[in-house]
Amino acid sequence: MKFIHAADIHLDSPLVGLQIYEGAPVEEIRGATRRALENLVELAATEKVDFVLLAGDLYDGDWKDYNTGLFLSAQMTRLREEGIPVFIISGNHDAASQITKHLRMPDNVTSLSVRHPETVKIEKLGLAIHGQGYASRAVTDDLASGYPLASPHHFNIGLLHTSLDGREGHESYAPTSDGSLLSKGYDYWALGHVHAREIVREEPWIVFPGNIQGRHIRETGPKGCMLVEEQDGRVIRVEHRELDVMRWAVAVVDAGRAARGDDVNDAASKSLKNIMKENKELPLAVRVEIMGTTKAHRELLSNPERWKSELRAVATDISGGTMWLEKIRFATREATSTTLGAKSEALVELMSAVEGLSGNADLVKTALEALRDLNEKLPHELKGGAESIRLDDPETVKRAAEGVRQVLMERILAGGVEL
Ligand SMILES: [Mn+2]
Repeated sequence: MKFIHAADIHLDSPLVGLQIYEGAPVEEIRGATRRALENLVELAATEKVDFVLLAGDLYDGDWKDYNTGLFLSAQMTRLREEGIPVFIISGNHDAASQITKHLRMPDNVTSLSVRHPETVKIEKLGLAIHGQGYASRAVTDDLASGYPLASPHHFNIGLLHTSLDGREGHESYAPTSDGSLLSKGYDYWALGHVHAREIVREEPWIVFPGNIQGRHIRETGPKGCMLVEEQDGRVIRVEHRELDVMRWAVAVVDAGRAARGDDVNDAASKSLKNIMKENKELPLAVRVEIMGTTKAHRELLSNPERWKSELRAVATDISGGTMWLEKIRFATREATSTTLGAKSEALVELMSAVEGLSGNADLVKTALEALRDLNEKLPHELKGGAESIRLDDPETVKRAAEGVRQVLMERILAGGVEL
């Protein structure tokens, strides 16, 4: 018996944080979640799997229009033509309460109940699938605790959308523990919700396949599903298969040897070429971080817009237009500040005061205290997701201090102050 375990497809979710600029691969990226789902269907057909499991968050939220449902329906029909059944549970993003539009799916698709744990048996495979979807967005009960014990003489699979005992960057939903899952006596727990791939344990297996397509800069690297093979009641193979059609990556460029802005461009070009090679020439969205103590520091900071555009042109040039620079961060430091003349003493003092901000624990604490009220009033939606605002995090204050330093430098240098 062979099956595919996937989760968190977030069909038609926008890929966030991409600024449009000339030469960026807009069209290729817009339909990425759909193309990744097509790859999943293709894989199911070529591997002739016995069934497909989708462990929650198939949709990103309520459909904008019926096209999302129609697209899914067409993909499910393709699987029906191959004789492949699909078992689905809803997650926090596509909880029953979140979805207002409905389309009847072809009859090979089974959505498990959101009111109680449901068991589906396929006797010719000796298979029992247990699962329960989300009725509402924030499920804080341990859903798994209500699942039935394993059916004897069956291969038992638990389908569950959960954060387990907590996973960084993911809301705590349907929390449970490995121990609680193991107590059910199942052979394979097909989990969803956590977008980073993780084999929590083997025999019995507890697995997060991760999402099938990265959607922002915190979802870097290859994405896809698990192809699982069972023989005589035992799992003999759990293999990750890539399905994504574009990738996210971070390029850290050391500008330490650069004397001028052009040298920084050359260093970035090398690093971006490596990333292209590592990702098999797939379209890429890349965050570039220029680091290091460098003589080019002042040139970069005196005209960041120009150098950002230079870097974007480099990316378009080396990739033939399949690479998108999501964000460019200049985090370089002045290489020659110790040789500044007496005239600039006031400026140096100003800069070191601002630089001292991020390293001064007392100041950071004071800033966090000042932000506490605001943090409590911040709407919940702003505290999660890719562009989350964390006013209780010292890193936020440190980053803000770094931003202040850069803006000051930029303004002062652009204003033609003599150093
Ligand atoms: Mn989820």
